[in-house]
Amino acid sequence: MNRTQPPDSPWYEDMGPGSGGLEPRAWYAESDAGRMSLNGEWRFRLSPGAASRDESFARPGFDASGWGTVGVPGHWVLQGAGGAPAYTNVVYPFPVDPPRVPTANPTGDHLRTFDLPAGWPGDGDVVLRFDGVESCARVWLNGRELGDFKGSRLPHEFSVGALLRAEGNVLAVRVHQWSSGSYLEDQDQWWLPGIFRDVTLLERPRGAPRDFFVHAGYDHRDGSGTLRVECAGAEGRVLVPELGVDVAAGEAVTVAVEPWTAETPRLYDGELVTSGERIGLRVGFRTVVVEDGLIKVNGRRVLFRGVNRHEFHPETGRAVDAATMRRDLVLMKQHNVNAVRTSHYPPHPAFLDLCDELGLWVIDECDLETHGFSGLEWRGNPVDDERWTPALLDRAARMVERDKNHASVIIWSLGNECGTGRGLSAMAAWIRRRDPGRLLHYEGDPSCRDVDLYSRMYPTHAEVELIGRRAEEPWGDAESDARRRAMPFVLCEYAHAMGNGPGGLSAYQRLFERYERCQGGFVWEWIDHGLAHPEHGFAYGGDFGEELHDANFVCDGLLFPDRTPSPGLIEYKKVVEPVRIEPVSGTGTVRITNGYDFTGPAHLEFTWAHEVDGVPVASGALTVPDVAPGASAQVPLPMDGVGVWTVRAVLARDTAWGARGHVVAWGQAETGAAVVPAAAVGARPERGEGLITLGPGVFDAVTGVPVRLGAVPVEGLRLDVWRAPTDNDNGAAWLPDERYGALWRESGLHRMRHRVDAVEVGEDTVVVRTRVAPAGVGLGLRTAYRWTADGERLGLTVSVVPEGEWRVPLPRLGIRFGLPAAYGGARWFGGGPGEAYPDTRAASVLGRWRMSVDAMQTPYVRPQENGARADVRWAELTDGGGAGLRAEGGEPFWFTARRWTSEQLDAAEHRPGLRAGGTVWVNLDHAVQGIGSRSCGPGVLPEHRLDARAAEFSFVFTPLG
Ligand code: IPT
Repeated sequence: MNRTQPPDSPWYEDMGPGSGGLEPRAWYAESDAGRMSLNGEWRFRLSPGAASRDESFARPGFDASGWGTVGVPGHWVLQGAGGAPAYTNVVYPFPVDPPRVPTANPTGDHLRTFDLPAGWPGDGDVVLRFDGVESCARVWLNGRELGDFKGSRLPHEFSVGALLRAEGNVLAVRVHQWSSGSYLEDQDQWWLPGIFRDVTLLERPRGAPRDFFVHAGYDHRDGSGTLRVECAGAEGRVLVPELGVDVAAGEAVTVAVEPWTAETPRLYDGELVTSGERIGLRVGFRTVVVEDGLIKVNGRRVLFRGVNRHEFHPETGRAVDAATMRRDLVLMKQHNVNAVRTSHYPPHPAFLDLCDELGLWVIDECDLETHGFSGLEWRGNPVDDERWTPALLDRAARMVERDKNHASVIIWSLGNECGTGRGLSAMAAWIRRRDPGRLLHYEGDPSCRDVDLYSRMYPTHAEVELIGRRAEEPWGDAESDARRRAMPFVLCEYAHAMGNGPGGLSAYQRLFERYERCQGGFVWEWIDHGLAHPEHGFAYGGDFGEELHDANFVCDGLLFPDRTPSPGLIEYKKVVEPVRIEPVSGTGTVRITNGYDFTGPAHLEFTWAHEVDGVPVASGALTVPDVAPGASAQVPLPMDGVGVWTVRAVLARDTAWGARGHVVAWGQAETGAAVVPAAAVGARPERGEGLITLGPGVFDAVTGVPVRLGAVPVEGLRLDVWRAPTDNDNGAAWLPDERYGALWRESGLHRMRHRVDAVEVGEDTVVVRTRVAPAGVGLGLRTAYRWTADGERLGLTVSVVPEGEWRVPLPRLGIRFGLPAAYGGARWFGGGPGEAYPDTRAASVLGRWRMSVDAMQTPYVRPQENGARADVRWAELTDGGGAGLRAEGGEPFWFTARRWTSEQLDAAEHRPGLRAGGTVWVNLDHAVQGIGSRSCGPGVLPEHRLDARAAEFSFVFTPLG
């Protein structure tokens, strides 16, 4: 690896990948060769610039006793060791002048001393390995320079056997935050310098292989597996006792096997035995091809129910421990996720071992993104400048060589958002030569010349449908158009999970299930990158005083930063469930469809339960025949009487990722006519001193607003159309339209005024006529509240007629009111337990739910509208003694309760900014606007848009206790 220009630039501005290191090779966990971790506390010194040529710290005998310390693996900016995290999405946080970087280049000098274990280094060599250092490092051992490297999320090794001593070895590592490599690492994430993955010494005994490559294919026609393990630099034998395999390395052997799939992650334990080392193998047999325009594994089309996963932990950044990696995968499996794209760099290598073991399809993506050049019309883009090609090839090789032995990895990805260029083609050509057994992915080149699949991010449903029919608009030259049109289609990113959302998942899934060409997608993204912060709870861009930043665009995951599943993940689990359970109306049966690609439902047990008004009546087991993948069966249910029948498919046995009884899929059927509350009529209004009494209701005679319902004080009951805009309401800055947050504000929907035109006391009604409108805008909502009562209960019918030209949908349409803080317990019959909106309601289970108002809040990192419950028939808010208020809907409604107003929710920038006041604010909505995915994609589908039009809706209120 030679240096490339410019001539007198420092090594970290050299466009080349580095010098002095070993050729890349496979990473593996199990070996009888010795290993020694160099993780732990290291001496650390931070300098503000890289200009210092002073390398004296690397000399043995240097006195670092005055230095601080830093934990390795770790990022110094997250350990109070100086500097701060910084977040940008696309823009480089420094002037773009490749390969030059700023003079102010934070530089972390790391030092550690160590003794060797007894008997080391034996008769062979010792290798020093860095699994990840951002953004570059120069390394000295015992005063001798070993070399330098770039490629932050890739491994780098040096041969150090000859330099080691039994005791008192001094390892010195100088890390610069910025290097030429930073231009290749412009991923949408925090900039976090440091030695953030393991540092290890590995014995390389004489006779140990330099590298090995496991090829394990599966032939679905005859059920055989063919194993061949290439072994470089040594003679060896390959043993797989369970299969009776004992062959020379390099020799192919064919035996009957059970294949590896993400559904059935069958691994065979084996060994590669050489004279110097025994290496543990975990062999999964599988074959991936594109055939008939489809991605097929083991002869079958697969459907990706995927997520994009960045490595992230709220305290340690991209230094992610083994337990957290496993936690991620267990959560994925529990939520029916079957695929991961390792956006946008190879993950910690141990993560892929876990993918092999637990069963996930993996798109392994190279550590490469040059997105910031898009702002320069891609001028100077490194991937189209051959001086950078050695660095690109180095990155491709480090990924492929490191990860080539994983059954789970079925697709290599060249990188993300790099535009187009010859460098990408060079990478693709190298990868194809080295590993023809996997497919190639890259999204950013619409010609698709270097890839095996057509991949896109954030297309609309309508476009996905066209692509599904292979009827998309022709694009580009005839040759690339034809090539692309013949390819399978994958959405490498879709459904932007920023804040409340993503909306529209179900509609995508229907397309994936209808069109075989659409082989699923990968939600953007797995986890919010909110950093733990003493004041803000979780911090996002700008919270560390960054000059340039992209605010909370870094919080767009299906998990909150602390790894609690967000409603988006619950929704995704339901939408992608591998078994569909649907009532067949009027037949007393459910249709059970097997959506797995390979397995039957034999690992599942089916149960049914019957509830009336949310109260259990009967339940039992359901016998479901063995249904082949893609097939369905109709199964009778004991459906007599009215109510709700719930059928669940649960794990029949404990698995590596879920306990027996874990719910994989469910479906509900409701029978009987909708229950409408009896009319509350008959009572006569009475006028008092400034008040009107109607049944249990007491109203202000001037404003017509209720002040009490029975013993319960009520505050500010009125029509409400406002919600604190979600990130998806606000929309992405670069998308032209449907950015409703701003449009709603322009229309004044956050400052509606309520004019009282009349308070009419009739025979048995109180009718309050109002006009609800913002100042200075020609829009209004004529709103009448018609109150009736029957002595015990109070009825309200609200009618709304829009006036003016409404060009924006309404955020919501319903009433809101305040109750004293004591009424903080909620109970309802309707959708639950979590929040739901018109296009995020698949996971809402019809039933009877109880939780505190505090628990009804969804803790989005940036506060915004949240917490609505769908399809609610009745809801109660009570104090500890059961006193309170019950509301029944004339038709199902949306129920929201919180200890702050929508205005306060809108004003808050972080969760700790929300403080409970003396009021529980309740919204009962007739309708709400959908959520969509406009924070980085399509908006709300027309059927989920809440256009302003005349409406009427009603409630019956009963004071309780
Ligand atoms: C796309 C990026 O690939 C991803 O890294 C992330 O930034 C995502 O968007 C949004 O969160 S690129 C976008 C401009 C479509």
